[in-house]
This record gives sequence, structure tokens and C-alpha cells, in this order.
Amino acid sequence: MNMWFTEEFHNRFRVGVKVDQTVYSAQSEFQKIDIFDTPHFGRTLALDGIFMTSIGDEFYYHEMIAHPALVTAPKIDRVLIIGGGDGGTAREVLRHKEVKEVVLAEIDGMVVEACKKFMPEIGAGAWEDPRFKEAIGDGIKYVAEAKEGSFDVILLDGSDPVGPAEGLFGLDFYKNVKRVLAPDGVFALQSESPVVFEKLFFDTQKALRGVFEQVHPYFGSVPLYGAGMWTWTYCTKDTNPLEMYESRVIAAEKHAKYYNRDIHCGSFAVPSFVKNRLIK
Ligand code: SPD
Repeated sequence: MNMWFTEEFHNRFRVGVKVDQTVYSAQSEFQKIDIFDTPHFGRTLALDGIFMTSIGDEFYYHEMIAHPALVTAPKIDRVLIIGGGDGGTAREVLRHKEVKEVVLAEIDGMVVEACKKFMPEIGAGAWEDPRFKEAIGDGIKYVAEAKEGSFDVILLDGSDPVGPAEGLFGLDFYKNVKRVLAPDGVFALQSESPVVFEKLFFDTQKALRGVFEQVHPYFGSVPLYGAGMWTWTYCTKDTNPLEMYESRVIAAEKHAKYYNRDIHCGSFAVPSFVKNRLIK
């Protein structure tokens, strides 16, 4: 049998992964959920046909969405994760013992249940942590209704802006995130690739700059996304993304497979083809 799963989000670029077997396939209220075993990445999750994460390469993404914000924010008592239903981002956040509470606002409870059952390694340690709270429901609504300044760190671990994640890329949503964030808090989000989602990447940077005083894209790669270069963006009023709390860096480095202090610093270096368009 020669079965491949091909992500067809782009009309000019495709990523394909060889599949051994489908483990779970269901249509939720929001999206199609597929989990399959692949010889290269191990167990892999796709939502609406788009690769989200895999056991084999999830660390590239989850360590990078979590630690830059967590090792630099002045306070990390209360953390909100919007999306992140596989539990990987929560797992990395909870590596920091100063964190008192993590709320996961994930729209699709079926994704959470499927990941707990079929990919338990990704959220291992998070699901059962007493500091962790699930708030299954619309993240946009959650943020709109949350109290002003109620979170020290907000992480947006969403999918691409189609289907349920569409509103997570808009100006109104970012304004609400800023309102809910502590005045010296940090908001970090997955912000796509300037290589394969060029317009989306620059539009997102523009929208964020319209809301936050400081907006710093940072760079890495996620093999499963096949884009060569992936980004997250660090938004804040005046926290310096390069000033790290030593004990937190040590906590992050202890388990990390990708993230470390050198990667942290290097990831904020902006390639010229991006920099030149951001200063215009
Ligand atoms: N192109 C796919 C972008 C998906 C980003 N979110 C992944 C979820 C991992 N927790």
C-alpha cells in the first residue's frame, strides 16, 4: 500500500506525508479531524486537511510558541492559551513552576478528546496538572468576555485563518487580547510563514502593529509545515524579548529539544527580505 496525505492549502505548494494507517477520522461541529500513523513523523494530526502537529516534530513548534514569552514576561502567574487543543503548548507552559494557572480556550472539544486518546504524549503532564483548566468554547468570545488585565501571558496557538480560526487573525480580536493582557504582559502567537503565506504574514504583522506598541516576529522551522521558515510573533507594551529570567531559561532548557538561550536570541533576528517590508 502506498498511501500519502497531502496538505492542499496552497494552490502553488503542497506538503505530503506517507501514511501507514488512519487511526481516527471524524467530522466535528467545526472541522474534519484526522489522526494517522506516518513512518516519518509518527502519529500526526490534521484539521480540515491541514497538518497541525505530530509526535515526531511537535517540539519545534510548542517550545517556540511558549518559552520566549514565558522566560521574559515580568509575571507569569496566569496564562491563557487560545486554541492549542492538542495540549503541547500547555505542556511547555506548565514546565514553569511560577505559573499558577493555565486556561485553555479551545473551540473544539472533539480535538481535545481525540488528542488525549490518540496522541497522549503531546499534552503529557498538562492534562492532569491541577493548574490546568479547560474552557472549551470560542476563544474569541472568551477573550471578549474576560476581565481587563486578567492574564500575564496570552498565547494564540491557532490554525490557519480558514474555518474556526478565521477571526483569530483580525484587528478586533487583537484589541481584545490587549485589553485582557496585564499592562506589562506578553502576547505571543503563531504567525504563519513569510515564505508560503506571504500576504497573510505581512497583513498579520500590520494588524498587530496597529494594536501593540512592540511587535517582534521571531523565526524557526516546523518540518511538518514544509515551509522552510515558520514564525511566531511577540507582542508587548515594553517588555524586552531578549531580557530573560535566568531560572526560567534553565527550567525551559531542562526538557527542551529545540529551544535554548541561543535559539531564543537568534530567533529574533529578522531576515532582510522581511525587515525591509516591515519598516515601510
Ligand atoms: N499551517 C498550520 C498552522 C498550525 C498552527 N497550529 C498548530 C497547532 C499545534 N498545537
